[in-house]
Order: sequence, then structure tokens, then C-alpha cells
Amino acid sequence: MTQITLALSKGRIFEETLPLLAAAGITPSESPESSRKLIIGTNRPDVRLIIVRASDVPTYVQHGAADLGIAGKDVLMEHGGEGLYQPVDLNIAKCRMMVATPVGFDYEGAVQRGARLRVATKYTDTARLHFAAKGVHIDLIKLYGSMELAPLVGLSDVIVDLVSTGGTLKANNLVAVEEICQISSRLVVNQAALKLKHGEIQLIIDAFRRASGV
Ligand code: PRT
Ligand code: MG
Repeated sequence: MTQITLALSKGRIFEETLPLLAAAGITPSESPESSRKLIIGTNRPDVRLIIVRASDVPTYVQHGAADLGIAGKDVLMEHGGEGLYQPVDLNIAKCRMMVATPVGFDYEGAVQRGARLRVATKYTDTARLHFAAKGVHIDLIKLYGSMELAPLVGLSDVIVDLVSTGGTLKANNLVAVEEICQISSRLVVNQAALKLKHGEIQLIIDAFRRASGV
């Protein structure tokens, strides 16, 4: 029997992947939210899930430790996507990559004056490309979370972060001033695994594609 390993992160990606798994006839035997197990079996003896940090999904798949995975476009842009086949945009965990500033900060003015901007973000590659394309000089400040705090305490002028409802920005007196790109999660597949286990993996790709309506 060919064993298939799918890498997922817990939280929103796991929740939104459940209906896609169901469409492929896969039901996890427990929830990663309540279980501490990092390897989770399913109703199918040939399919198992591994639970990893969202930003680690491309790494597990790239090295073949997982055959498939689900990762946000934000994560894939930072990782580079090397060695990964990305057959389906699953249209889940949608949000937008935005530039945000404190309310009242004159972003357009700063950009027009050619001012040097201090940018705090977890998404340093994405931010570097975005501002380079605009011809804006920046000092990048790498953070691992809670980016919204940085401009409030003078660590940065602006942040680059994901926004879905806008509630977090609002609660911290920040405002989105520019969209960098739309984000959703994609199915990623190890290219060697796709050749070696083609039949099994293709069935999962097809089921996910039908279920995500793309
Ligand atoms: O949480 P952890 O540090 O383990 O990793 P992670 O934050 O990368 O993972 P997780 O599970 O939180 O997010 C997984 C994926 O979901 C991301 O890679 C995105 O592709 C996608 N996604 C969709 C989001 C959001 N929406 C989102 N709103 N990821 C994060 N957020 C955060 C955002 O960074 C901000 O802090 O939610 C906050 C804003 O939300 P609103 O609703 O207040 O605008
Ligand atoms: Mg998170």
C-alpha cells in the first residue's frame, strides 16, 4: 500500500481544509486542536496528516517528508516555492497582504517626498520586492508576530501584514494604506512524489480541485 502524507497547520487552515478532505474521502481520526499528536491518522489507512507550523509546510513538502501540503500564498512567497508543484488555488484562508500605518500618518506624502521608511514585518522578502518596485527606500525590521504593535511604540513607520476583517488594525488605531496582493492557500505537491505515487496523489488533487470550485 502506498502511504500518502499531507502537511497541514492547525487553526484556520485545518478548519477550512476539512471539507476538502471530506471530498477526497478523508476524515481525520482526531482534531489537532484537542490532540497533542503531530501525526494524525485518518479513516484511510494509506493517508496520514502531519501538523506543522504554517510557515514550515513548504519545507516539509520540498524535502519529501510530506507528499502534499496546504500553505498560504504569503508563506509560499517568502519560501520561494522551490521544488514545489502548485496545482490548485484552494480559495481558503483568504485575506490580503497590506501596508498599514498609524491613523493620520501621511503615507502618500512620505512616498512622494522619497522619505526612507522603516517597515516592520514577518514578510521581509515580500516587503522588499514591493517597495523596490515602487522605488521606495526602506529599512526592514524583521518581526515574528504582533506586527501591529511596532508603529505604536516607534519601532517602525509602517507594517506589512495580513488583513482579513480589519479588526486588528482598527483596535490598534492603524489603517491599511495599500494592498500588496490577495492571499489564499494553495495545495503544494512534492514533484518526485507526484511521479512515484501519481495515481494516488492525482486523485487527491482532483478531489480538492472539484471541492474548491476552481
Ligand atoms: O500563528 P503562527 O505563528 O503559528 O503562524 P501563522 O500566523 O503563519 O499561521 P496561522 O494559522 O495563523 O495562519 C495560516 C495562514 O492563514 C496564513 O499563512 C495566511 O495565509 C492565512 N490567513 C488568512 C491569515 C489571516 N487570514 C489573518 N488574518 N493569517 C494571519 N492573519 C492574522 C494577521 O497576521 C493579523 O495579525 O490575523 C490578524 C488580522 O486579522 P483581522 O481579521 O483582524 O484583519
Ligand atoms: Mg497566526
